[in-house]
Amino acid sequence: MYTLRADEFFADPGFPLAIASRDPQPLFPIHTHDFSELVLVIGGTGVHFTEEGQYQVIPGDAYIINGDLAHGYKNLDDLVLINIIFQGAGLGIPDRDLSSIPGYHLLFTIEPAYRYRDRFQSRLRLSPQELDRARNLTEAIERELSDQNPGYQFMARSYFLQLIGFLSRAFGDGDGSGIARQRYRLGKVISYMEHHRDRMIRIEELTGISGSSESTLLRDFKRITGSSPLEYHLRIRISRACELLRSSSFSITQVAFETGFEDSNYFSRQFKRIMDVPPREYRRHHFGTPIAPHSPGRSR
Ligand code: RM4
Ligand code: NI
Repeated sequence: MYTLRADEFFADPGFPLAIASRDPQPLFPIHTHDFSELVLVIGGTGVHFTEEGQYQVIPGDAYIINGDLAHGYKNLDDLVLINIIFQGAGLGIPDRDLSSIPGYHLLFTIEPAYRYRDRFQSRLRLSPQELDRARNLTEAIERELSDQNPGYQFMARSYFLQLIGFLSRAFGDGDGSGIARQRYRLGKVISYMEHHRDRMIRIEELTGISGSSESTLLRDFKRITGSSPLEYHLRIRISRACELLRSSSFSITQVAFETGFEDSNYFSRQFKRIMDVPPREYRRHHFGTPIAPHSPGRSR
């Protein structure tokens, strides 16, 4: 098996975005990437196979291939697709406001984690109108990247972000049925956590949104994020604390309070466990430096 490398696709290594249109997609053997791939299926059909299993894709399907998932294409019948090749961190995602859209979590983490297990029933599909809109945005990116007029990186990135925001909203109406609806609710749970960075959350609040039992929610969360729901939420609060330590003059006690810790010793212990350094030292090293794109990280 081989790995496609970012430097084969990105004209400027500091700007990790490229479009690879496949009209048609040729047979393509199993491979991995050191970048992520957002795939829009435009026309035809074919079998998308991954190390987990295989299924037929049809126009309107949209999915993320995270770099380390091995995949390929076979049994093609005029399959046409657009690969948007990117590294999120270099383009400003994850982003906190984006994280408030449940569909963002569906697209980036939940559907990829459940694709095979749900027998492709939780897949995300665009209507023909939505597909047109998404396609227009990818064409705008492509034009900017090929013309390279001054400001093209800024423009291409902004179209890319629009595309991600647009897809996240398109997958966020929750009107699916059965398993798709359950997965959407998980997206809502994660968005809810992102929204409440300033206090503790009780597990009952989350099961109220997911509509599942505590043990099911725990299992789902382990699968998606590698942590329990409460640990994941704690990490979100700690990353908020990092922002405050970098950018505000709040005392440690105030930062603890702002992120929902009543006891600043407990806050400091949790901070050190997750960040490896105590809050004071973290501030000393990072005060005034820009805030990295928000990511609560994985604890696996
Ligand atoms: C291939 C196929 C692969 C993609 C590369 C860039 O034709 O679509 O999945 O990684 O293009
Ligand atoms: Ni690929």
